[in-house]
Amino acid sequence: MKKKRVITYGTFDMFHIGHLNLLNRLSELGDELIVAVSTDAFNAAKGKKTLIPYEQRVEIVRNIKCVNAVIAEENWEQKIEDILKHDINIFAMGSDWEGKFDFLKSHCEVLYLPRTEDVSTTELKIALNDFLKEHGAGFGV
Ligand code: C2G
Repeated sequence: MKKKRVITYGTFDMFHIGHLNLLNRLSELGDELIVAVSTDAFNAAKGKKTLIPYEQRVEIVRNIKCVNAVIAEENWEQKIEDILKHDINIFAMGSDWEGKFDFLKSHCEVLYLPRTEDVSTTELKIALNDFLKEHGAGFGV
């Protein structure tokens, strides 16, 4: 029986419950979950500053129970090639990307799952900064 494969892409900086909820829900959609983690160079291209280096972000995602494989996300253009190379059945992202990847529908199912409310890497950084200001050190966010 052919395995149903799911793929998703992301930075996964300061891994949090929003990331975990998404990956767990995605893993329920098929037999294997592949996660493409954005490299530091690609994040720079996305204009996204990350706190945790790529090697550590990959190591954390690779060790999430529901994740079967991790690949590098190096550019915006690799998704179709990835879907073909890994024989992907479902491409899925959180709902903040709603509609942005519908061009992949000719290659696989495309789903957008509701984001987890009230958590994001940015919110975590602000909360941490407030905490540090209150308890001594602090850093410019
Ligand atoms: N996410 C979520 N709930 C949150 C925060 C994030 O469901 N509270 C989801 C996002 O919708 C995304 C995934 O977790 O699908 C990873 O989020 P980021 O690490 O912020 O990824 P992003 O920078 O959006 O990169 O080519 C696609 C890009 O690489 C996506």
